[in-house]
Amino acid sequence: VITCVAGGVGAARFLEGLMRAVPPSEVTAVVNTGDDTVLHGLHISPDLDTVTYTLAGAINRETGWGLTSETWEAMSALERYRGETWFRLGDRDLGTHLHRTHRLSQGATLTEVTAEITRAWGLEVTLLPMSDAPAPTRIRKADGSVIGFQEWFVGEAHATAVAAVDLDAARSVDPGPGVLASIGEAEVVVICPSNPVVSVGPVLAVPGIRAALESRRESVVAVSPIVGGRALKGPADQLMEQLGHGSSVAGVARLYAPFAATLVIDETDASLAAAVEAEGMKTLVTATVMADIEVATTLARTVIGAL
Ligand code: FO1
Repeated sequence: VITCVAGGVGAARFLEGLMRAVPPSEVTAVVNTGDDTVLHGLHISPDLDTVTYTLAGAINRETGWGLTSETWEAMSALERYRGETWFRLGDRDLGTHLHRTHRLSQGATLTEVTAEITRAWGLEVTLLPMSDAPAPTRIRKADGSVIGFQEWFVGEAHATAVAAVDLDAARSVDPGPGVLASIGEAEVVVICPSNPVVSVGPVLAVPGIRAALESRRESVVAVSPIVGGRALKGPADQLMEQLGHGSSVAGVARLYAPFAATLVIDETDASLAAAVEAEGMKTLVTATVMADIEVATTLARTVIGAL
C-alpha cells in the first residue's frame, strides 16, 4: 500500500500519475479538509472534490477545481436574491455538495460519504479525510483580523498579506478512521506537491499524524511544490515568504525534514540539492512539473522507486 498526504491541484495531478504506476486499489490518500467550508448551508470539501474529480477525469483543468462542461444557472438564480455567489458553485458540482450535506445530516461521517462519492465516480483509490470533524484553517491578516480560508483564498484572491495561518481547529480534532493505520502500514508515504502551509500543514496539525510520519521518516518521500522559487499554482510561494520560510526547495526542506527523509526537487533546482541536504533531507532530482500525464506518471514511478 502507498499512502499519500494530499491537498488540491498538485496532489491531484501527482495522484493521476500514481494511478498509472500502481493499482489504484493499493493507494490511499489522506486529504486536507482545512479548506472545507459551509456555504448556502452546504458542506463543501474542495480538496477532496478536486482529487475525486481529477481522478475521475471530470475536473475543470483550466481552474483545477469544479467540474468540466459546467453550467451556472443556480449561481445566476442566486444573483436575483443578492445571494453569496463569490464562491462559484456550478450546477453539477452542487450535486456533490447536496449529496454530501444530505448524508452528513443523516449521521454519515465525512469518511463514509467520501467513500460513497469516490465509488460513485468509479474510483478504486481510497480517499480519507484527515478528520471527520470540522477543522477549518483560518487566516490571520497583517491588520490582525482573522478570516476563513476561502474568504481569503477566493474572497480576497489570496492577495492580502498573511501574518499567520491558524491551524488550532486541526490541532483539536481526531484523525479520521484509518488515517493513522494507512500511514503506519504503507510501504511508502508520499507527501504530494501541495501547499506546505495550508494543505500539508493542516494534515500534520491533526494529532498523531505528524508523529506517525516521524516514526517512519526513512520511508517518507516528499515532492516539492516549489520549483525555481515559485509555486506552480496557488499561494505556496507567497505564504512561505510571508511566514518567513522562504520560497525555495531549502525552505520546503526546513519544514519537512523532521518527518520526511527525501525531498524530490525539479531539475531547475539541481544546484540547490546541497542546500536541501544541509537541512537534513536527501534529494532526488527529476522532472516534477507535471505538464501532462506522462510526466506525472514518470514522476510517480520515480518517487515510489526511490525507496
Ligand atoms: N477557487 C476560486 O479561486 N474561485 C472559486 O469560485 C472557487 C469555487 C470552488 C468551488 C468548489 C470547489 O471545490 C473549489 C472551489 N475553488 C474556487 C477552489 C478552492 O478555493 C480550493 O480550496 C483551492 O483550490 C485550494 O485548494
